Amino acid sequence: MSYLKNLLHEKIEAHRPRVKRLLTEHGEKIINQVSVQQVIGGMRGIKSLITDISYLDPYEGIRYRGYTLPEVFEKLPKPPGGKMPYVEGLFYLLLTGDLPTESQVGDVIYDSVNRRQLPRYVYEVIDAFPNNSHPMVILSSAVMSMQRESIFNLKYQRGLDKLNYWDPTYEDAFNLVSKLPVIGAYIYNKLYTKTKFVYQDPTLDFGANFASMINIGKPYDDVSRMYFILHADHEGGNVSAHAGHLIASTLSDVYYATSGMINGLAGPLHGLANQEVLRWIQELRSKMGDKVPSEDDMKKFVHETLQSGQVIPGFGHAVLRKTDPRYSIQREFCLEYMPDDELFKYVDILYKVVPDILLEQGKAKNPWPNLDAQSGVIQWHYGLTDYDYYTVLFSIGRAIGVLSNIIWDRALGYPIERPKSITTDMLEQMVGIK
Ligand code: CMX
Repeated sequence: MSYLKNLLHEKIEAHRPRVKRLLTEHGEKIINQVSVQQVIGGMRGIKSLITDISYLDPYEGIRYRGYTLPEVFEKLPKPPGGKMPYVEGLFYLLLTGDLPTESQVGDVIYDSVNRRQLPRYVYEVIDAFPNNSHPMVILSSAVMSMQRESIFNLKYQRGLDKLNYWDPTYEDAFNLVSKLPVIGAYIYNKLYTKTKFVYQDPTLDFGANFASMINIGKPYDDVSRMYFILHADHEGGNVSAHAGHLIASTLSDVYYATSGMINGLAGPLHGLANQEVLRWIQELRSKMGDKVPSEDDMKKFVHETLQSGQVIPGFGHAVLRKTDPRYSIQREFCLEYMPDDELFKYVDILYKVVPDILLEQGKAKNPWPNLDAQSGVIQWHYGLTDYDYYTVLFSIGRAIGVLSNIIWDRALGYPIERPKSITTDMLEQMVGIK
């Protein structure tokens, strides 16, 4: 057993009694009440899910295993000469809660490299798609096609003790995390560079190998490490994380669950917003020609978008009530590496004008930018100008958190999810209208 798996096993054994105690000694205690608004309004704020991988504070933003994002970027080991940490180190942190040493990250990279190979038929599934299919559809289908590789499914069919569910789930999850960049790169090459080829370099880590597979030079290795780390997790209730957890709660394997989480991420109110931001900015850019818009031009454009009944992509959030730290980290990156980039200037003006307009409009509970407002501009700067691909990058990152959660779900024996629904009649009776 690898060091990481062994450590995870120890952590699981230590954690199980905590859940058991909560259930046996405090199972009936009330921790939350539910309002009509929450039932009709997408269950906002109802504390009804549990995860230890990350926690989202409305004002502070996300913490991974207790660490803020600046701490994660500072404390995780980095490759020689690299500015951003190894993605494999983040996987270790999310799974175990411990910060790995360089040699522990080295072990994870070694293990991961050996899991990267894709079965031949996955390339054929991807090849079969027309070139005008959305890359998220191809990604979801490619993941789904690999379901036959599931070790959990095989062992379950043969009879598996509940206490050991986590073990083959770990193997499946680690296999899929390692293969996803290869799938993503092959989709990229098929659709945009028309090379239908992917060369993996076993000497490279997750981020650098991805950059090399899509043939973008330095510092894109650092950009992809930053990007995958920033997108990895955002606690349990967002659509992609929740979809993954929900599907896996039926004991569907990680291929089914990850394909489902990818489908959730593909909505414009969630992950696809990064594509929408770029599409929207390009619309204005084609109106402006070479001229960078003034604040007044930008205000006019924002008002036009709102008046036509659309949302401003990249702004607002269901939980956050301040500027997303994932936005701020990317903004700092832009200020350091691409301050004169034309599209970054657009994003910067948006930051100045949008929050006040949304506040005036008085609808959005959070007028501040989220990570999607900034992420596409960086990709564009480094040559990824096919913006319908951006949510694939989000998916590869998000899978790291979702899959870490699913391993722990299995380890702690969380049951099949099944909340209760009621009818409108019943709700009216409950509040005394009927
Ligand atoms: N532009 C215009 N209106 C907005 C808005 C925005 N950026 N954000 C919220 N609103 C509106 C909502 O559409 C809603 O309007 P109605 O009352 O007419 O339905 C109202 O303000 C209240 O919404 P809210 O409670 O503040 O926000 P929700 O929790 O319902 O939704 C989110 C959150 C992210 C879907 C929403 O802010 C939005 O649509 N943002 C734009 C899309 C986006 O950037 N999504 C990415 C989020 C991050 C991610 O998951 O990747």
